[in-house]
Amino acid sequence: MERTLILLKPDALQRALVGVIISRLEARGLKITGLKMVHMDKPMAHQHYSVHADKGFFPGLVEFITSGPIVAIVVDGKDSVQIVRTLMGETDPSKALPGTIRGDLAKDIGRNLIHGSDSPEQAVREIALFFDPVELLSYTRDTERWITES
Ligand code: DAT
Ligand code: MG
Repeated sequence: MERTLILLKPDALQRALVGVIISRLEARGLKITGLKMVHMDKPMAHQHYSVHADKGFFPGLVEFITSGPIVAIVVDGKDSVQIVRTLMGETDPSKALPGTIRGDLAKDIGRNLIHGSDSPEQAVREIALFFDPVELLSYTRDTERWITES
């Protein structure tokens, strides 16, 4: 099954939107297999966002993501990377469609509430930064029968 990493960024906690966002993930049917609060330090932020190290927004991004606790979540299931990206909406909330998390709840690119891995390969790398393998729990839900039946 495909795993992806979701981060509820410091603005999600500051705005008390953690429950609202997790509800949307659950309502879509995504299966949470890992969940914890983390306060990222600078080295961790540099590693997580290493692909953006040469961008002008990188220092501000690192400052923001380390400014307070976040919630790290792993979801596991068919097409989970793309499903989460679609739920999140465009990176720039001013372009994100209504119905998406960013399109409904955010307005600034630097405060866009949520991170989701952009490929299964990146997900593997990112998950390893946040979770020890024993922290990822395996369990079956009744709804998983629908996948094999459809
Ligand atoms: P995403 O979070 O949708 O995967 P990304 O990987 O391109 O987007 O960028 C990572 C984060 O960096 C993004 O969520 C917000 C910030 N960011 C991206 N582009 C930016 C820009 N032009 N100005 C300010 N912040 C930006
Ligand atoms: Mg990205």
